[in-house]
Amino acid sequence: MAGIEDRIHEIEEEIKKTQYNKATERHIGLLKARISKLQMEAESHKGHGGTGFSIPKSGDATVALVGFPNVGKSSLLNKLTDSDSEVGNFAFTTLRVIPGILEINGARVQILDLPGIIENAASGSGRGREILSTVRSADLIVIVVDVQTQGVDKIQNELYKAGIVLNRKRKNVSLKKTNSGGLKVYRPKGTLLDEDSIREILKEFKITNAELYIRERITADDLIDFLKGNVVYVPSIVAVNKIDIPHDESRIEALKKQWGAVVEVSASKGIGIEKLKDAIFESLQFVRIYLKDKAGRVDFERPLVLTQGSKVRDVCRKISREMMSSFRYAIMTGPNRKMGEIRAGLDYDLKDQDIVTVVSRN
Ligand SMILES: Nc1nc2c(ncn2[C@@H]2O[C@H](COP(=O)(O)OP(=O)(O)OP(=O)(O)O)[C@@H](O)[C@H]2O)c(=O)[nH]1
Ligand SMILES: [Mg+2]
Repeated sequence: MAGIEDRIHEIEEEIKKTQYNKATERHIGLLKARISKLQMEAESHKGHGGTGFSIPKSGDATVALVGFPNVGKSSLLNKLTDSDSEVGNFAFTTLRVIPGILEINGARVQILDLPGIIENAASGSGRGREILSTVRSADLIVIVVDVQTQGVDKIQNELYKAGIVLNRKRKNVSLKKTNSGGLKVYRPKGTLLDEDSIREILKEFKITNAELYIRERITADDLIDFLKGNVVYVPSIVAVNKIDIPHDESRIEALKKQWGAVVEVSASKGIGIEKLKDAIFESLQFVRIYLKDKAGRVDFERPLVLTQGSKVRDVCRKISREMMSSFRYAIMTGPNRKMGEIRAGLDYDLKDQDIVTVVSRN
């Protein structure tokens, strides 16, 4: 076991030493593939990865607060929700998952306060596996850091080791293993990754006979994550807490350049809390649907809350089973529709704040 960890460390050091550019890109891709393979080996030695704390999901989406101990996760939960999670001026105050509900713009968002993670959480330190396995099922991760210590990269790395990829999307790639015939790679012209790199990465995963179909532009990281399997893709934002304490402003600027979605807060002084709520709402990309009844009344108080990519079908499903079978068409209008009223079928895509009348046979 220690052998594997050492080898991973050596390769990580080599990557750090290697300047990233066009000429070294392939070599780095290969090293990353090698690390992933070793991590998978290390995992298989340890048996199963724990099942997480059993907290029932509730609300329209679930957000996990992830960070090192003592950065103010529980203090934030208490400010964001009506929950009352214990706060203490020492590490590991929180020892289990504490849920709270944030009501925002008609949506109910479940927020989970978790025990702090430490380095090597992914390999099991400090109940890390249970925590990370709860984080896997979140719809959004809020990385909470202390303005003075920060360490967003380290958190990202722990999450990555646990198969949680931040701020990237799953790519359209598929693999068909064959018994013979070597490797066949099908990919669109002008992909970022050249064929030799692809072959080397596949070889690293001990795949020698297969057909690989790549249907969009992918990077070496995308391919490695695909081959690892069991990877979840979760969006994230960063909350920099304790900004009431004197701090180096330029480090926050650097963090913003690197991470984009960064919100500065002070949980204890109540600074930036509304901004953070808004950022959470935006990142979850909800689609709110207002139903109009036969008499033409619209219920603006309680929208149906769905996620991006939902269709008219999903509205019917949420209302009732019978609705699906007696569905004729839907009439839709809304602030995000230019064409006035339209008639739509079950497969029609919804937009946020659509007003929907479902017309059924009866
Ligand atoms: N100055 C300052 N202190 C804060 C702020 N937020 C939290 N704290 C303090 O930081 C300490 C840790 O806060 P917690 O909310 O318990 O931190 P946590 O991340 O939940 O800690 P663990 O549960 O141990 O992982 C407490 O003493 C809080 O009062 C803040 O915005 N500013
Ligand atoms: Mg806590």
